[in-house]
Amino acid sequence: MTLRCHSLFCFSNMSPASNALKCNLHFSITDEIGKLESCLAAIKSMNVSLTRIESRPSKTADWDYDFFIEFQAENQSQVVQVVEGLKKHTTQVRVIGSGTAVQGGMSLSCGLYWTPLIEYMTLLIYIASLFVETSVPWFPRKMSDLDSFAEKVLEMGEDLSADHPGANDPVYRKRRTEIVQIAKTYRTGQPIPHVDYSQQEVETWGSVFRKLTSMFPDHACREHQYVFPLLVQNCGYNDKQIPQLEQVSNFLKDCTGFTLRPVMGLLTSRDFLNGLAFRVFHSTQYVRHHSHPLYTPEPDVCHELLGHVPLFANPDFAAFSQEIGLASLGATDADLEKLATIYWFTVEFGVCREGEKVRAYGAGLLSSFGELEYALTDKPEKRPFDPQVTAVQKYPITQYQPVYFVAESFKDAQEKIRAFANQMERPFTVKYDPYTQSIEVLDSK
Ligand code: HBI
Ligand code: NLE
Ligand code: FE
Repeated sequence: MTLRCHSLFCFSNMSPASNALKCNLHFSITDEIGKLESCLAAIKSMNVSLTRIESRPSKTADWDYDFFIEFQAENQSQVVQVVEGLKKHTTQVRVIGSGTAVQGGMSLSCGLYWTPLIEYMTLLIYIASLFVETSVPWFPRKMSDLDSFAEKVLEMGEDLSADHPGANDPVYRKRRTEIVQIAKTYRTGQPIPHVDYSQQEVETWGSVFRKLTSMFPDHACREHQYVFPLLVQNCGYNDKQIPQLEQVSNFLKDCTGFTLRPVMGLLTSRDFLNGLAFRVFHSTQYVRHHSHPLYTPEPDVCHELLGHVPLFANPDFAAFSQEIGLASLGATDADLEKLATIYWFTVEFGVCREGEKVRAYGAGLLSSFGELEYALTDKPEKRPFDPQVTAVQKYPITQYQPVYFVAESFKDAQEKIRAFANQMERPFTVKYDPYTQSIEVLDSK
């Protein structure tokens, strides 16, 4: 039995005015006359209206059939009822991402509705959910579902951990708290508010900018070098000012459809990778502490703008990043950890072959003067990028990497990720529909 927090989480965001839930379920039946009918009869007896049904031959048991159904439930206990009702007639039942509110009735600023009664009901629902086999974690289906990540940040976000250079600097801390308010209240579709950076912040950015731009010609990959002058021309990249996320996001949107979204700090790997499925990149807006301009273990606006942004303007790299994001939707915890590790060794610390040379495309390298230099020397080990191998490599997060993986090209890496994702255990495949900015769940691979 797996314990997931998603049902608890979603319910806590639900206003009583819109208690309808969209639930996706997958069940399997043996090939016997009347099996499907008894499943449908069980659903009917619970007064549940199906909104979709799909079938396919089972991927795991010969002659069995898999069905995917979608229905609207009144509440989570009805989902539990349906699951229990189906168990009698099926060989397996799985909830795929139950919990998303129907028809945009979900209110994030739910403080208004948050009463002890709801809290009590949430607890009951949570207890009920412990008895349901929900092996597929909740995942966002439409872009605005990403709004629910706004305040779910890990340490070093608003509260800096003790060994952080800014931890004992109250002025720095206060400034960070101010800047992250933007991310806290940001919602999908809004323009990203402007930050009026202080002179000290601009100086920190300026010193990072000058050091790095002097190194890019010999260290950055071709794709990064191709885009950088366009950022200078179109987004005001220079050492005298910190570009605004809104302007950069609009530029990226024109290039590859990627957009930026302000974030308070580190998200969980799951939430962070899920964003990439929508070509959304969660970007911090604050500046690293001025005492350590050349290396920080956590992302800051220098890392996002100088490291990540140039690559997201490249169509092959954008497709590659989205591929990791799509694979992360509803992935098991074990698979998710593998994808996060792949992300780490590619988007964050990847190097690629360019003829005889090796160049950096990982943002963590391209935004750190010290590590960029070190990575391309003979000191660290270089291995060929292979998702199976890369996915299980251990790595330190607060010091230079001892091992880097070399990609042949972004296209090649994307193909490899797709093959890797296809053999992951997931009873469905997903596709992003750019017209509706939503995820379609498909019934076969
Ligand atoms: N959150 N905001 C933010 N930025 C990141 O770069 C980031 C994250 N969460 C996890 C993460 N990166 C990675 O280390 C992987 O675990 C995905
Ligand atoms: N070490 C990088 C830097 O100093 O810019 C940031 C890495 C974030 C994962
Ligand atoms: Fe990063």
